[in-house]
Amino acid sequence: MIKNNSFSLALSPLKLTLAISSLTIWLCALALLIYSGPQYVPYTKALLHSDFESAQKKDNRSIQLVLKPWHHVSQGVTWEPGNGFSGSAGIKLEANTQNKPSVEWVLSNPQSFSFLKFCGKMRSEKIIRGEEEWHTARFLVCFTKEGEEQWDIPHVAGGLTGTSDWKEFIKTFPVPAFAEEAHVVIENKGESGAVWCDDILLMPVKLNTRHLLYKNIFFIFSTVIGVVLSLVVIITFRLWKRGGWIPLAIAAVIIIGVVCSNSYLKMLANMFNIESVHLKSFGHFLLFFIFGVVSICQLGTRVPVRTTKSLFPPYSFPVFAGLVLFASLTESLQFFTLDRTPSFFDLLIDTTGLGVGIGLACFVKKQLRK
Ligand SMILES: [Ca+2]
Repeated sequence: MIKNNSFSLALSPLKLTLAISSLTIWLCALALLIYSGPQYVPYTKALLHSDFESAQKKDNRSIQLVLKPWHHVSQGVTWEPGNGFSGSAGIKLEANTQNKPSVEWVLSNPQSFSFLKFCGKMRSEKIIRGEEEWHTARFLVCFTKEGEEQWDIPHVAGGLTGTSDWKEFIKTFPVPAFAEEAHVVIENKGESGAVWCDDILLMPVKLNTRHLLYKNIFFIFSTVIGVVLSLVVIITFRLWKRGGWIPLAIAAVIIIGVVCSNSYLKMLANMFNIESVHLKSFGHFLLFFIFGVVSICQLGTRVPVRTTKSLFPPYSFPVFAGLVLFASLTESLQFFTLDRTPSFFDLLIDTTGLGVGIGLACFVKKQLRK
């Protein structure tokens, strides 16, 4: 830590106590939230459970038996013993320019339930996206009103393009008040390519009230601690002076980015003609890279630096730790969004972006000092 008469980075005992106790309370609230179990718990037994297994060998009759629970099966859907998940049986939907295969299961009384949880596994091979962003292989749960499927409410449970190994998709849908039917759809609307599906499950679930309570407690603690720590940082580094608003503006952009709905991200990704998952990863890296660079540049104008042989000035380590903490806080904000969930992988990308940004800024500063 640098000691200087006019300015010091050393935390006073009061600030240190405040920071450590805030963090401890925040971690305890997070532990309670994790301990409270999942957000939804089973309500009744599964309504649809299709693992596509059959005791009989592959012939037309067994295909009909295996696909019997499904209400509509289009051309281009085949039963595939041995090609399902983990060597079991599954179904294959192969698309070409003329045919876009699909299977559909209809629930006629969705109003008997508050939430429907969908689970399904999917593997793809050479799926080329069609004209629209949604022309891929997808799992859907859509609700109807006056006989029409309502596409403007969330209905996508998962989807793949290109070639991908088995992936499990789980998503819970609140049943809207208008819903007359719920349709579970597996479709391949790609230009070409094949998709294999297995272990399709639709289950009524209900909210876990204990989880809801701890989530609210965690939200209040996170908000209070976020505000307190932000004030400590702003006051410590006097961010109202000399362009201190720049790191604050980047922090605000990051917060908006992490709470932004997936549907807006998809629209944005569509504009650049890339997958939204790639846009998300790139956005995480870029924003935290810039945040790292700007924080080091800003601090460099506030902290007197003694000439040091090391590439990293002493303040770069607490800055790195503080920004990783900020990244964790922003990631946990996704507990409170409708369609985003906190991800350790995203936190890893944030940390990498910060590391590269801080490293580069320190390197350039050292070269400039020379
Ligand atoms: Ca199976």
